[in-house]
Amino acid sequence: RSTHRWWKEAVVYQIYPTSFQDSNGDGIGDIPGIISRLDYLKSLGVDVLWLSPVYKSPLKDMGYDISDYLAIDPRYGTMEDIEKLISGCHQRGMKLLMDLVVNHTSEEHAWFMESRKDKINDKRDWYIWRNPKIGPNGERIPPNNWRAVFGGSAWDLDETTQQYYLHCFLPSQPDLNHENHLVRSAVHRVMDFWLKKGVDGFRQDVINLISKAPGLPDAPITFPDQFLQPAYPLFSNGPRLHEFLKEMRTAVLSRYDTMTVGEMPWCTDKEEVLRCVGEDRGELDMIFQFDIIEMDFGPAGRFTDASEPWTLKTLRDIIEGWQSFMIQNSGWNSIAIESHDQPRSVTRFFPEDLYPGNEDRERRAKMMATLCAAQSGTLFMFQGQEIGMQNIPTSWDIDDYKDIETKNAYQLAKEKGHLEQFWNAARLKARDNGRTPVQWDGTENAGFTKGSPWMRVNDDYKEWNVEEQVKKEGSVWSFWKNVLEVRKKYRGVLVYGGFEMLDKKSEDVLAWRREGEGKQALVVMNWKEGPVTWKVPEKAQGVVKEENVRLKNYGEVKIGEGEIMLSKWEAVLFV
Ligand code: TEU
Ligand code: CA
Repeated sequence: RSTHRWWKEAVVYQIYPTSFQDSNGDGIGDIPGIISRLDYLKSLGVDVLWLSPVYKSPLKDMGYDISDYLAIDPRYGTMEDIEKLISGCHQRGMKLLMDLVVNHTSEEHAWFMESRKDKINDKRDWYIWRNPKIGPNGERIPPNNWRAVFGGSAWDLDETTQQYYLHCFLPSQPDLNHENHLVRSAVHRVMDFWLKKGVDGFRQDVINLISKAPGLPDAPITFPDQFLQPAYPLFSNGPRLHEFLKEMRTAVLSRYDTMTVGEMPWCTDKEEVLRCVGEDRGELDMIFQFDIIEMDFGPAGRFTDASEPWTLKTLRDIIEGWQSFMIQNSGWNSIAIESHDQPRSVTRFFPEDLYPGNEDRERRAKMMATLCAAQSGTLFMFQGQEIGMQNIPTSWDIDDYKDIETKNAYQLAKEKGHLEQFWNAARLKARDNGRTPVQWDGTENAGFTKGSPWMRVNDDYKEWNVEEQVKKEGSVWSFWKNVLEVRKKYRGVLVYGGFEMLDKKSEDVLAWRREGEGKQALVVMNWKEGPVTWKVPEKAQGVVKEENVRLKNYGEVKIGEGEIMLSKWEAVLFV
């Protein structure tokens, strides 16, 4: 039985500030807008807010390119605003996580401006500079063959000093050199600054990239185009990662009551993850892994398709893998199927119909909520998920997409002549799908802004919005509110309980049972395009009673002799 902690039981709601609520009519969401929605968030029942970056930034990567960690970008507000947000959360018994983005800074950060000036300044070694290699025709080429996540080489040649600098993402996001202890203590000072202000912890951006393969060796070329060559294994989870994570804990975090969640893309090694989140490791509390989200990602990322589409078996094996492994090894899971980097789950997991009918869409949203509610771990939800917001309509064009990752992929696809594959991937998986403004009500721009929104509002806002759903029994919003209540009430079994996958051969039904603190839970989800009768295993029959139904999608759950009948997309949780 894992020890109880507030951050294990908490439900975390991620706010992407640019698209959450605009308060001053400039079309960009801001901190005063968030403050105006704190009572709404309290009424939904969330405990912790995770705020995507609001620090000073040129917004080349929407704030994940920071030019001053200790200042708020004027587009989002002032230091006083963030202090009001922190106290506003605490007054309501809620907590606030900030986003710690320290694998890289913006090129406009004073540290990088200094570092690039010449080869001898004291900030030179705060970033990763290397001499050019000489190519086959005597030309200067990058120090290795790594591809940047957002396309092209991961190295840019700086004319002033005739050296390359490493940037695993955009050229405007130079990687900090965490091998330099001065960089690490500067990062610790940033963390301490925000913790002193009352922030309750951090989501740590691509934190597994702060330790890279020693010597930064070339990636083995298995791709026709070396710049499609994913170098992830070489620029993440390097040999000093645990040392650096432990140091953060001893140098800063241990002095506060914090929650930490590390974002760890491309890390599928459960033993390595356990070394980061094990109860006795003194490193992170939990991480985000991307196995479910990236089930059908190709080897070169979001815009290339996997060789075959994902199946219910894929999903089942991933869930069972992480649930069982962490419970058996005193680790801890996060549960998250949406974020600012991900498409909307009501579209993403049901791609055959990009226009889900309202009825089906509502049922799918609730089924995905049930899938999350029944797992062990800390439950995360993303703004708009509570009303089942969907992906961008297929009618929109590239100008309506604002994400640099999407725009770069579009350019590349245009050059290579495979725009059709690009659009198939973009409509299903582009990050923009999760970044359209939150749909608060049916007024113009969905109540997000009185001005013209930085990004177009989804066309369905008149019928799909918070105001509509808050007052409607059976809405997705009401379902999520109930999910959060059920999670809290039965946390002994739902948050902390054991896990056993059931009916592993089924191609239609996903079902598992939980057991803990004197209670049993059973979840059954029907992924078949039609009704199904499901035989209840002997050991779960005790909990299958009408009065034990805590979550159900719609209609009545028909309970027969040792079996239950489920309609299409029906999902039921018995506790
Ligand atoms: O995300 C890193 C990351 O894993 C995703 O960007 C994903 O790998 C990428 O979309 C390729 O498919 C974090 C932030 O969440 C993201 O918004 C930033 O763009 C990125 O790091 C760089 O800071
Ligand atoms: Ca604004």
